[in-house]
Amino acid sequence: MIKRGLFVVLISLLIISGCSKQNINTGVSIGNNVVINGFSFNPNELSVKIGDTITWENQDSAVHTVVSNGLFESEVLNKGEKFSFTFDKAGEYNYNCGIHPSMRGKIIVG
Ligand SMILES: [Cu+2]
Repeated sequence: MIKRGLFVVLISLLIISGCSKQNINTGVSIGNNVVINGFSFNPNELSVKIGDTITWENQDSAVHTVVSNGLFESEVLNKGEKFSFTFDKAGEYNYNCGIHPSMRGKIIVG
């Protein structure tokens, strides 16, 4: 009987630790952010799940935009301004800054 009790306690602990891990994983969706600084998109390439929303935030004092041809185009983003887009189809999406076309990034949705 004591052994069985220990087993139940162990299983309970495993379930509890499993749940808390899941909660931590859910928090990772905060990571769907792209920071614009130093005239580049950081991270430059980001993998997300279908239905995820990406938010770009401009931290440069220069203005930037986020443009993916035919899919989305942000307003001109001043320092501290954000733009969000939800990707609901799998694929690889290249984007760039409309003001500085050499600034490029990629979102991989799958
Ligand atoms: Cu730019």
